[in-house]
Amino acid sequence: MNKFYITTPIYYATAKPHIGHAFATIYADVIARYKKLKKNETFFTVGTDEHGINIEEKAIKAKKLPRDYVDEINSFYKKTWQELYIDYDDFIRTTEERHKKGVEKFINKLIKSKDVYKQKYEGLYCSSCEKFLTEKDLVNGLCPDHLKAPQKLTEENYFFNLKKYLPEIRKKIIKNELRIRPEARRKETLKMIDSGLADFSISREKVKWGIGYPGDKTQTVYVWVEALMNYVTILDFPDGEKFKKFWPANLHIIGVEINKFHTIFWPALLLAIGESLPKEIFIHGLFTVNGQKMSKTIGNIIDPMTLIEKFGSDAVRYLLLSQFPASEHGDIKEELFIKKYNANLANGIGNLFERIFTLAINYKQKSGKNCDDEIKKFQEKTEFVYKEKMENYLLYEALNEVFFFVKKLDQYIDFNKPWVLFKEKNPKAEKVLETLLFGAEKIIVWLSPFMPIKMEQAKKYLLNLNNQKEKLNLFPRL
Ligand code: ME8
Repeated sequence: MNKFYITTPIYYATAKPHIGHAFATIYADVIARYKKLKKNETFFTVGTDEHGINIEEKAIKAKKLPRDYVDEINSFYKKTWQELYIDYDDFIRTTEERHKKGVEKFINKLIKSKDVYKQKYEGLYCSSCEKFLTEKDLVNGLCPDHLKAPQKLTEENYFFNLKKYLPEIRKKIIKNELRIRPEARRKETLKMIDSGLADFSISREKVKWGIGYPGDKTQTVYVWVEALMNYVTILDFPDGEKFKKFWPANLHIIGVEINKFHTIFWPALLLAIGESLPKEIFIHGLFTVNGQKMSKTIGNIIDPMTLIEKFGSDAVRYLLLSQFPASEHGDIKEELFIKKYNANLANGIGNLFERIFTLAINYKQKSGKNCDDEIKKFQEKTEFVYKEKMENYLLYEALNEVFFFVKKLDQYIDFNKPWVLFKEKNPKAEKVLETLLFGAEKIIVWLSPFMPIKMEQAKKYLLNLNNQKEKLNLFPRL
């Protein structure tokens, strides 16, 4: 049995999850579910990133202890993932003891590697980004992402000898041993490597809310460094059975803004301690809402829970994944969700299933074995392309293929008018209906990683057509 270890970013426990976090998590969940259906031994992990100055500051502002603050935010994440049917195998919080222990072991190995040195450093730090910025990064003296002035910091920190590992990482990327997709992001990583990167600090001097740096009480581990380590501490690094079984990760799903940390810093840290690198990193684009970055100040943050109340969880999963290809950035307009819901779910699959199942109930047909050649060919082509897209993590594109097939079946019904065929006792009638049932069964299988509960409902209904008293009404019109 093939093993498949897939991860999402662990999100900052600074605020409730928004649709960007939901998008990345649903994305990974669909892939994990698909792999499970294909009988891979799958391990799918999520988590929250709970240390650092930004969270410390947020807690102070909320007049709470950091521990209470992150507990509350963490519970929002857990609740939202539950509502969205995120079928994760484990959830890690970086404030857990198991994480702390794993991080200490990792740092000790780094220290032994002799790639760590202490140095005085002066830099501009944006606490919301949790990273140092250069003068070049600033726009009018402000961090372009958070529109606030970074703090000038002078600290003595432990630095990691990144430069030493850049040539090896480059080679592995070129040889696709460390695969980065989509291609544009791979190029971006190579460009960063070629432009020359400075060594980075792995500890902080003045941050209290963090994991103590082994052997030096004046320092805590830099939040980004320990966050990356979640991918192995969740497997009980370095001696746990899960670590031996599932590492290296098959796939890290991340957004573009954290590319450098995952495609360069993380591989370098792993190389330094002699561990294997993740096999692949898939980097998705970011949403803006009505043309602007989601932000509390602008007031345009979309909470997935509000969408769930309106559309239901399966529909939200579909709506978020079907906006645009994951390789691109895209703009969300909330009012367009309803149009898409009605067009593709209510009037699309919902209506198609209603037509097919009503015919099957009226004309007592249960199975779909005898399929029309034209539809069989179309189904085989759809299956082929769907599989190729899913294997390459192109979920938007895979969904598109399924919806072409939905349209094709709708046209097939309109063209053949099976109710007329049955009325006229035409011998073709049964075959047409069997073809439609065959098509419905395929759609259910294809869409089940995307909309697991609705597809399960449709499958149960289909298996028990003789006893159905009510319409399925999978996606009521809104
Ligand atoms: O960066 N559109 O956490 P984070 C789409 N803790 N996806 C979005 C998005 C948007 N507008 N905004 C966020 C961190 N995301 C670190 C990660 S991992 C070891 C540590 C998604 O809470 C996207 O996947 O800022 C992005 O990479 C991730 O959330 C960052 O979440």
